[in-house]
Amino acid sequence: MKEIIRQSALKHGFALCRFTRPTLNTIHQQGLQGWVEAEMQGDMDWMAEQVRMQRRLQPESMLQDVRTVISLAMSYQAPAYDLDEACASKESGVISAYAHGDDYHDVMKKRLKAFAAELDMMLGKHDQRVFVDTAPVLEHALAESAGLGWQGKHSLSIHRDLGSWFLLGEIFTTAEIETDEAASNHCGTCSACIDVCPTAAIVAPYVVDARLCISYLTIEFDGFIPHPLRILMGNRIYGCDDCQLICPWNKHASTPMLADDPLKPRGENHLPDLVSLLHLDDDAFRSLFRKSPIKRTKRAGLLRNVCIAMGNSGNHAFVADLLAVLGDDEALIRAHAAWALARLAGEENQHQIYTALQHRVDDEENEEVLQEFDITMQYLRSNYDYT
Ligand code: B12
Ligand code: SF4
Ligand code: SF4
Repeated sequence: MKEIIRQSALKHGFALCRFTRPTLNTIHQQGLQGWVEAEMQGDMDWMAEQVRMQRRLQPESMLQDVRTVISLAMSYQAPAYDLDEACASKESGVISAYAHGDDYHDVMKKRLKAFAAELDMMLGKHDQRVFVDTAPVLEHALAESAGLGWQGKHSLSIHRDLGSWFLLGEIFTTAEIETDEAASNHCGTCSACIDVCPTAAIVAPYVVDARLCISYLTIEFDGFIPHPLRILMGNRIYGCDDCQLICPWNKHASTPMLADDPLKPRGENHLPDLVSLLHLDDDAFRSLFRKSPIKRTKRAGLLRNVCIAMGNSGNHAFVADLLAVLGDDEALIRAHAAWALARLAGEENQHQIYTALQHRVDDEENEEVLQEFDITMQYLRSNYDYT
């Protein structure tokens, strides 16, 4: 029966399908508690909220009489560039690979529901619930005990053949299905992901401090990014794949996908042109990212990240574009544009930047933006002569 179920999962677009009981071992329970106690969730309050914490710690609380967790992996395409190529571009931003196609939440949910309906036919009617991502389920821990993949030192699940280029989803069912053997860890003495992380967010093996992670900063965090972290973000404008790109298990990973898979990359998300993104208005943003996960940041968040990437590029050609958004409706964009202009200031453009800011200061009402303008102007005054 297990094999028949697995074959059905593959037919529905899953790359792996394994089975486990709805319990967590103490390493994961203590790992989660320690992480939240250290407030590594940052502004993701839903990760620390009491009821949800209890649910995460006790997966059996997610469905009455649950007997089996079916852990599923859905592959997405690895990036078509390597780490050096991605970081080297002075004109483009980097969008993490999972976001190159349609939003995986929608795709996964649809596949889980279709697969669950077929399970009903195979196993007889049982209570079941499907989960992806946002539910209070510790997906890595269950994937590990189901043998689907071990948790790497970057905290992501890895499979020997598929590497880590896949997303996780689960079906909890009251049906009793024989379990699979847990995954064993194959990181060994490697520490490549810890060493490569631009912001040192992997604070210990298996522990990611979200507050430092570029994925959190560019996607989940909707505020003013701390200055020291902006410099380390390089040209990553939506998520970050560095710890995966460096991982030896991803060097020859296969990514089995359906022929017409909606997760397949859309051309426009492959190293997109920063200038074109900076000039998107609300309508253009919504239409470009309609089915994409990128809509999550809204225009303000994405363009904030674009400003940072421009500031980090060393490319003085961006100055005119950044000056043009100093009067944008969104405070986040105005503030980060000012920061980027300070980074790109040189003998040839400092007067133009200073005058533009002086002009904007009179109209600016947002305190945080005024502070950012002030920092940029102070910086310019300390480096150039305005007498
Ligand atoms: C919150 C979250 C984030 C946060 C925090 C990340 C994190 N590591 O917790 C942020 C925004 C930073 C993030 C980023 C990313 N995410 Co995310 N994220 C989640 C989410 C919603 C919850 C994760 C969670 O529970 N964290 C809490 C902490 C405590 O858990 P943990 O990091 O796994 O920590 C465990 C270990 O420390 C372990 N532990 C402690 N000591 C030891 C010792 C040993 C030996 C071992 C083995 C383990 C161990 O105990 C802890 C609890 O299990 C999951 C979906 C879900 N519901 O699970 C997706 C999820 C983890 N994310 C995913 C993805 C794809 C990403 C990104 C790659 C996206 C991108 N390209 O930008 C990055 C990767 C960053 C990274 N290196 O983790 C996928 C991962 C798929 C995979 N193959 O593993 C998931 C599963 C979503 C999905 N449904 O597919 N994410
Ligand atoms: S996603 Fe990027 S910032 Fe986050 S842990 Fe991995 S390498 Fe570090
Ligand atoms: S880079 Fe090395 S340590 Fe990090 S997850 Fe991959 S194998 Fe493990």
